Amino acid sequence: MAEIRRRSLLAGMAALGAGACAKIPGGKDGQDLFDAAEGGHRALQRALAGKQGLAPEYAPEDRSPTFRGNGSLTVDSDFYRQQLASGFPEWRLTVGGLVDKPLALSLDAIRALPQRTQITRHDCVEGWSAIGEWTGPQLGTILEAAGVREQANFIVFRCADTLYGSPYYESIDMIEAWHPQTIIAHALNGEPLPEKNGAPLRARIERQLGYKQAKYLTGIEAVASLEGIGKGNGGFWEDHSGYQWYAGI
Ligand SMILES: Nc1nc2c(c(=O)[nH]1)N[C@H]1C(S)=C(S)[C@@H](COP(=O)(O)O)O[C@H]1N2
Ligand SMILES: [Mo]
Repeated sequence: MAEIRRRSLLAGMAALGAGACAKIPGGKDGQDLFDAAEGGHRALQRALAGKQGLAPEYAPEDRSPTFRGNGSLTVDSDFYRQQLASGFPEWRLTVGGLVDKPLALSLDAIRALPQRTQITRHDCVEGWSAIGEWTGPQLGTILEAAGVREQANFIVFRCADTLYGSPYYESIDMIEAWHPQTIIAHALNGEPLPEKNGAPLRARIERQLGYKQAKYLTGIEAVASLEGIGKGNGGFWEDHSGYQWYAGI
Protein backbone atom coordinates (compact mmCIF):
# COMPACT_ATOMS: atom_id res chain seq x y z
CA MET A 1 0.00 0.00 0.00
CA ALA A 2 2.71 2.44 1.04
CA GLU A 3 4.67 1.35 -2.02
CA ILE A 4 1.73 2.05 -4.30
CA ARG A 5 1.29 5.49 -2.73
CA ARG A 6 4.97 6.22 -3.17
CA ARG A 7 4.91 5.15 -6.79
CA SER A 8 2.04 7.39 -7.72
CA LEU A 9 3.70 10.22 -5.85
CA LEU A 10 6.86 9.73 -7.87
CA ALA A 11 4.87 9.50 -11.07
CA GLY A 12 3.20 12.75 -10.15
CA MET A 13 6.52 14.43 -9.51
CA ALA A 14 7.92 13.36 -12.84
CA ALA A 15 4.83 14.67 -14.58
CA LEU A 16 5.25 18.00 -12.84
CA GLY A 17 8.90 18.20 -13.80
CA ALA A 18 11.89 19.08 -11.71
CA GLY A 19 10.93 22.72 -11.50
CA ALA A 20 7.71 22.02 -9.71
CA CYS A 21 7.69 22.54 -5.98
CA ALA A 22 6.60 19.16 -4.72
CA LYS A 23 6.37 18.46 -1.02
CA ILE A 24 7.38 14.90 -0.32
CA PRO A 25 6.41 13.33 2.95
CA GLY A 26 8.26 10.33 4.32
CA GLY A 27 11.62 11.37 5.75
CA LYS A 28 14.95 10.53 4.21
CA ASP A 29 13.76 9.28 0.84
CA GLY A 30 11.85 12.48 0.39
CA GLN A 31 14.90 14.57 1.18
CA ASP A 32 17.03 12.61 -1.26
CA LEU A 33 14.46 13.13 -3.97
CA PHE A 34 14.34 16.82 -3.27
CA ASP A 35 18.12 17.08 -3.47
CA ALA A 36 18.11 15.18 -6.73
CA ALA A 37 15.47 17.49 -8.16
CA GLU A 38 17.76 20.44 -7.49
CA GLY A 39 20.45 18.77 -9.58
CA GLY A 40 18.21 18.82 -12.62
CA HIS A 41 15.83 16.66 -14.51
CA ARG A 42 18.33 14.03 -15.65
CA ALA A 43 19.70 13.63 -12.15
CA LEU A 44 16.19 13.26 -10.85
CA GLN A 45 15.45 10.50 -13.32
CA ARG A 46 18.65 8.73 -12.34
CA ALA A 47 17.95 9.03 -8.65
CA LEU A 48 14.46 7.70 -9.15
CA ALA A 49 15.67 4.81 -11.27
CA GLY A 50 18.10 3.77 -8.56
CA LYS A 51 15.43 3.81 -5.89
CA GLN A 52 12.87 1.76 -7.63
CA GLY A 53 12.12 -1.84 -6.97
CA LEU A 54 13.00 -4.38 -9.58
CA ALA A 55 10.48 -6.89 -10.84
CA PRO A 56 11.45 -10.41 -9.75
CA GLU A 57 13.89 -12.19 -12.07
CA TYR A 58 13.98 -15.94 -12.48
CA ALA A 59 16.45 -18.74 -13.27
CA PRO A 60 16.86 -20.24 -16.76
CA GLU A 61 15.09 -23.44 -15.66
CA ASP A 62 12.00 -21.43 -14.71
CA ARG A 63 11.37 -20.36 -18.31
CA SER A 64 8.05 -21.53 -19.75
CA PRO A 65 8.55 -24.20 -22.43
CA THR A 66 6.41 -22.13 -24.79
CA PHE A 67 5.61 -18.46 -24.48
CA ARG A 68 2.11 -18.13 -25.89
CA GLY A 69 1.07 -15.32 -28.18
CA ASN A 70 -1.86 -13.05 -27.38
CA GLY A 71 -3.65 -10.16 -29.07
CA SER A 72 -2.18 -9.57 -32.52
CA LEU A 73 -0.12 -12.59 -33.60
CA THR A 74 1.27 -11.00 -36.76
CA VAL A 75 1.17 -7.80 -38.78
CA ASP A 76 -1.10 -7.90 -41.79
CA SER A 77 1.03 -6.20 -44.45
CA ASP A 78 3.19 -7.19 -47.39
CA PHE A 79 6.10 -5.23 -45.98
CA TYR A 80 5.93 -7.19 -42.72
CA ARG A 81 5.76 -10.60 -44.50
CA GLN A 82 8.71 -9.70 -46.65
CA GLN A 83 10.79 -8.37 -43.73
CA LEU A 84 9.94 -11.37 -41.56
CA ALA A 85 11.11 -13.71 -44.32
CA SER A 86 14.44 -11.89 -44.70
CA GLY A 87 15.41 -11.05 -41.11
CA PHE A 88 14.01 -7.49 -41.03
CA PRO A 89 16.88 -5.78 -42.93
CA GLU A 90 14.80 -2.66 -43.59
CA TRP A 91 12.92 -2.45 -40.29
CA ARG A 92 13.58 0.79 -38.46
CA LEU A 93 12.73 1.93 -34.95
CA THR A 94 12.24 5.69 -35.13
CA VAL A 95 12.93 7.76 -32.04
CA GLY A 96 11.27 11.15 -32.23
CA GLY A 97 9.10 13.77 -30.60
CA LEU A 98 10.79 15.76 -27.84
CA VAL A 99 14.37 14.73 -28.62
CA ASP A 100 17.38 16.70 -29.86
CA LYS A 101 18.55 13.97 -32.25
CA PRO A 102 15.78 11.97 -33.94
CA LEU A 103 16.97 8.45 -34.77
CA ALA A 104 15.98 5.62 -37.11
CA LEU A 105 17.62 2.51 -35.68
CA SER A 106 18.14 -0.70 -37.64
CA LEU A 107 18.09 -4.04 -35.86
CA ASP A 108 21.87 -4.20 -36.23
CA ALA A 109 22.19 -0.81 -34.52
CA ILE A 110 19.91 -1.98 -31.71
CA ARG A 111 21.92 -5.19 -31.26
CA ALA A 112 25.14 -3.15 -31.17
CA LEU A 113 24.04 -1.18 -28.08
CA PRO A 114 24.84 -2.44 -24.56
CA GLN A 115 22.38 -5.25 -23.84
CA ARG A 116 20.40 -6.44 -20.85
CA THR A 117 19.02 -9.95 -20.45
CA GLN A 118 16.28 -10.60 -17.91
CA ILE A 119 14.07 -13.58 -17.09
CA THR A 120 10.72 -12.27 -15.94
CA ARG A 121 7.08 -13.25 -15.57
CA HIS A 122 4.52 -11.83 -17.95
CA ASP A 123 1.02 -11.50 -16.47
CA CYS A 124 -1.92 -10.98 -18.81
CA VAL A 125 -5.16 -9.58 -17.38
CA GLU A 126 -6.96 -12.40 -19.14
CA GLY A 127 -5.57 -14.73 -16.49
CA TRP A 128 -2.44 -16.40 -17.78
CA SER A 129 1.28 -15.95 -17.09
CA ALA A 130 4.50 -17.06 -18.74
CA ILE A 131 8.17 -16.73 -17.84
CA GLY A 132 10.57 -15.71 -20.58
CA GLU A 133 14.12 -14.49 -21.07
CA TRP A 134 14.26 -11.15 -22.88
CA THR A 135 17.31 -9.42 -24.36
CA GLY A 136 17.75 -5.91 -25.69
CA PRO A 137 19.08 -2.45 -24.91
CA GLN A 138 17.62 -0.47 -22.04
CA LEU A 139 15.18 2.16 -23.26
CA GLY A 140 17.24 4.67 -21.25
CA THR A 141 20.27 4.02 -23.47
CA ILE A 142 18.21 4.88 -26.55
CA LEU A 143 16.67 7.96 -24.94
CA GLU A 144 20.10 9.17 -23.98
CA ALA A 145 21.41 8.66 -27.52
CA ALA A 146 18.47 10.66 -28.87
CA GLY A 147 18.89 13.43 -26.30
CA VAL A 148 15.41 13.31 -24.82
CA ARG A 149 14.33 16.76 -23.67
CA GLU A 150 13.24 17.85 -20.21
CA GLN A 151 9.76 18.58 -21.48
CA ALA A 152 9.12 14.90 -22.17
CA ASN A 153 6.75 13.39 -19.61
CA PHE A 154 5.83 10.21 -21.45
CA ILE A 155 7.21 7.75 -23.97
CA VAL A 156 4.74 6.47 -26.54
CA PHE A 157 5.32 3.12 -28.26
CA ARG A 158 4.03 2.93 -31.85
CA CYS A 159 3.27 -0.53 -33.26
CA ALA A 160 2.88 -1.86 -36.78
CA ASP A 161 -0.31 -3.85 -36.13
CA THR A 162 -3.91 -2.82 -35.87
CA LEU A 163 -6.49 -4.43 -33.63
CA TYR A 164 -10.21 -3.97 -34.43
CA GLY A 165 -9.16 -1.35 -36.98
CA SER A 166 -7.08 0.86 -34.65
CA PRO A 167 -3.30 0.98 -34.40
CA TYR A 168 -1.98 -0.66 -31.23
CA TYR A 169 0.03 1.74 -29.08
CA GLU A 170 1.10 2.12 -25.47
CA SER A 171 2.80 4.67 -23.24
CA ILE A 172 4.74 4.94 -20.00
CA ASP A 173 5.97 7.79 -17.83
CA MET A 174 9.64 8.76 -17.53
CA ILE A 175 10.11 6.83 -14.31
CA GLU A 176 9.19 3.64 -16.09
CA ALA A 177 11.15 4.75 -19.17
CA TRP A 178 14.41 5.09 -17.19
CA HIS A 179 13.77 1.96 -15.13
CA PRO A 180 16.67 -0.49 -15.58
CA GLN A 181 14.36 -3.35 -16.56
CA THR A 182 12.61 -1.37 -19.27
CA ILE A 183 14.18 -2.74 -22.45
CA ILE A 184 13.51 -2.89 -26.17
CA ALA A 185 13.68 -6.63 -26.67
CA HIS A 186 14.77 -8.27 -29.91
CA ALA A 187 15.24 -11.78 -28.47
CA LEU A 188 13.18 -14.25 -26.46
CA ASN A 189 14.96 -17.21 -24.82
CA GLY A 190 18.12 -16.47 -26.77
CA GLU A 191 16.45 -16.48 -30.22
CA PRO A 192 15.18 -13.62 -32.38
CA LEU A 193 11.64 -12.69 -31.27
CA PRO A 194 9.07 -15.08 -32.76
CA GLU A 195 6.43 -13.56 -35.02
CA LYS A 196 3.61 -14.14 -32.52
CA ASN A 197 5.59 -12.47 -29.72
CA GLY A 198 6.21 -9.21 -31.61
CA ALA A 199 9.07 -9.68 -34.08
CA PRO A 200 11.34 -7.90 -34.56
CA LEU A 201 11.04 -5.60 -31.50
CA ARG A 202 8.86 -5.25 -28.45
CA ALA A 203 8.86 -3.31 -25.20
CA ARG A 204 9.36 -5.02 -21.86
CA ILE A 205 8.03 -2.97 -18.94
CA GLU A 206 8.54 -5.57 -16.26
CA ARG A 207 6.56 -4.12 -13.37
CA GLN A 208 3.40 -3.81 -15.41
CA LEU A 209 0.78 -6.07 -16.99
CA GLY A 210 0.83 -7.77 -20.38
CA TYR A 211 -0.98 -5.13 -22.39
CA LYS A 212 1.81 -2.59 -21.69
CA GLN A 213 4.34 -4.88 -23.47
CA ALA A 214 3.94 -3.35 -26.93
CA LYS A 215 4.88 -5.69 -29.83
CA TYR A 216 5.89 -5.00 -33.46
CA LEU A 217 7.53 -1.70 -32.48
CA THR A 218 8.08 0.88 -35.20
CA GLY A 219 8.53 4.03 -33.17
CA ILE A 220 9.28 5.60 -29.82
CA GLU A 221 8.00 9.10 -29.29
CA ALA A 222 8.76 11.43 -26.39
CA VAL A 223 5.76 13.64 -25.60
CA ALA A 224 4.70 16.14 -22.98
CA SER A 225 1.11 14.95 -22.88
CA LEU A 226 -0.96 11.98 -24.05
CA GLU A 227 -3.74 14.22 -25.27
CA GLY A 228 -4.55 13.75 -28.93
CA ILE A 229 -2.80 10.37 -29.12
CA GLY A 230 -5.38 7.65 -29.83
CA LYS A 231 -8.33 8.56 -27.66
CA GLY A 232 -6.01 10.17 -25.12
CA ASN A 233 -5.94 7.44 -22.48
CA GLY A 234 -2.38 6.31 -23.12
CA GLY A 235 -2.88 2.98 -24.86
CA PHE A 236 -5.01 0.75 -27.04
CA TRP A 237 -6.74 -1.13 -24.22
CA GLU A 238 -6.90 1.98 -22.08
CA ASP A 239 -8.84 3.61 -24.96
CA HIS A 240 -11.00 0.64 -25.87
CA SER A 241 -11.80 -1.11 -22.61
CA GLY A 242 -10.97 1.35 -19.87
CA TYR A 243 -7.96 -0.63 -18.63
CA GLN A 244 -5.76 1.23 -16.15
CA TRP A 245 -2.90 3.24 -17.66
CA TYR A 246 -0.60 2.39 -14.73
CA ALA A 247 -0.92 -1.38 -14.92
CA GLY A 248 1.16 -2.27 -11.86
CA ILE A 249 1.45 -5.96 -11.05
N1 LIG B 1 1.35 -4.45 -30.84
C1 LIG B 1 0.70 -5.18 -29.94
N2 LIG B 1 1.24 -5.34 -28.73
C2 LIG B 1 0.62 -6.07 -27.78
C3 LIG B 1 -0.64 -6.66 -28.02
C4 LIG B 1 -1.20 -6.50 -29.33
O1 LIG B 1 -2.30 -7.00 -29.64
N3 LIG B 1 -0.50 -5.74 -30.25
N4 LIG B 1 -1.28 -7.39 -27.02
C5 LIG B 1 -0.84 -7.14 -25.64
C6 LIG B 1 -1.29 -8.12 -24.67
S1 LIG B 1 -2.86 -7.96 -24.04
C7 LIG B 1 -0.46 -9.06 -24.15
S2 LIG B 1 -0.91 -10.11 -22.90
C8 LIG B 1 0.89 -9.24 -24.70
C9 LIG B 1 1.03 -10.63 -25.25
O2 LIG B 1 2.36 -10.87 -25.59
P1 LIG B 1 2.73 -12.24 -26.26
O3 LIG B 1 1.95 -12.30 -27.56
O4 LIG B 1 4.19 -12.26 -26.44
O5 LIG B 1 2.22 -13.32 -25.32
O6 LIG B 1 1.21 -8.32 -25.72
C10 LIG B 1 0.68 -7.04 -25.56
N5 LIG B 1 1.22 -6.21 -26.58
MO1 LIG C 1 -2.93 -9.29 -22.12
